[in-house]
Order: sequence, then structure tokens, then C-alpha cells
Amino acid sequence: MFVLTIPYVCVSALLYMKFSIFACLVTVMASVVVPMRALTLTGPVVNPANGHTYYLLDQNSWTASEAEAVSLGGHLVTVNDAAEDVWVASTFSTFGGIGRGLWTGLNDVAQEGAFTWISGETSAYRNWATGEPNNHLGNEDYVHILWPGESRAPRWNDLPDAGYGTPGTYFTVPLNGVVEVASPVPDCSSTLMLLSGAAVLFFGCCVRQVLQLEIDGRIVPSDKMT
Ligand SMILES: [Ca+2]
Ligand SMILES: [Ca+2]
Ligand SMILES: [Ca+2]
Repeated sequence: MFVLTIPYVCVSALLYMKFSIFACLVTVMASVVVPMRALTLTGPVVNPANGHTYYLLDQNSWTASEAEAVSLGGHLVTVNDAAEDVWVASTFSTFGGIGRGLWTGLNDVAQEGAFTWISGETSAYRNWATGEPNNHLGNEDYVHILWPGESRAPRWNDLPDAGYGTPGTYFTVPLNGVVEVASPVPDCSSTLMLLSGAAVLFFGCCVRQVLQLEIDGRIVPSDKMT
């Protein structure tokens, strides 16, 4: 009954009261907030070991990658143990057939030598490559997993925010952020709830217009419509 009432009210309004469906649709569209997502190369990918969701970002600086990670609802990955370390490297480091350095959330930007995870987690797991972290030239505060082909891969190295050479690269090697989101990705039921909310808003908009026109006495009989 409720479902049948919505189109009846809206169609009636259209036929008899010069109702502006365009204005109503604009109102509904403006009310349904679609979250903006950063560009990703791949994802979401679920790690079966912890149920977390991961994304591989396009090559970028560590800071820009972390900003993208936040927009996706997470942070650059916190590598909690060897199992997650292996899974991240094997899943993303050769995506598209290209060897990639992978930004993690580990950094010592706040205090030199005191590495912390940007997520706030306190995992003590580390997998430094031989000779790292070396804070080369006093300007390396951001940690990545070394790319396949580097002799110490897949161990870890500290780099400047933008890498070296073209920003977001280690000269010819792309540096890509890996995002970890602890919360599950919205499923179809969430989408249905969103659409249901839009339908309710549309219905409310129609009723409001009808009531307003009745109050204003601006109802136009069908035989007077032009
Ligand atoms: Ca993790
Ligand atoms: Ca440093
Ligand atoms: Ca280094």
C-alpha cells in the first residue's frame, strides 16, 4: 500500500499542480551523500587472515598516499606480523606485472629514529633491510617494502616523502601506498538501505510540495492547465 501511494501522490502532483519534479529530484540527489574515493589501482582486497580490507593506490608521495588512505576509511598499512608482511608483498608488489615499492604506515617524522604507525597501532614488528633505516641525507622518514628485484626485497627501507627522482618513485620504480581498512566494506544491503532512504526523501519531498500548494491555494484543476 505504501509503495503504491508514492507514485500516486507524485503523479497526481505532476498532472494537477504543475509540480516541479526536477526540483524534487535535485533535492533528493543533494541529500544522498556519495563518498568521494581516491583513485586506486586495485581493491578492495580482503586478507582472509584478519578480515581487513586493503587497496593499492596509484604511485604518489607517502603523505598524499596517507591522505588517500584516510579518504578510504583507513590508513597506510600497519604490518602487524610476518604473515601480514608476506601477504601484503605477495599481493601487491608485482601488480600489473610491474615491480613496486609499497608504502607502509611506518614513519619517524615526529621524532627521528622513533618509528610509529600512522594508524596509532603499537605493533613492534619490523623487517628492516640490511643497513636500514639509515635516514640517508638526513631526510628519510617514511618506510616502504622494497620492490622485487631489489636484492634485499621484500625487507623494509626508509625514504623521503616523495621518494627520489619523479615524485612517487624511486627513480624508475613506482612507490604505491597500501591502504588497510579494519572495518568491512559496505555490502549490498547497505546500498539498498541508501536507495530506500532516497525513496523516502523523494516521497517526503512530494508530500511537502502537495501540502504547500494546498496551503497556498494554488491547486490548478486539470481542465485549467495549459
Ligand atoms: Ca595490519
Ligand atoms: Ca628518519
Ligand atoms: Ca633508507
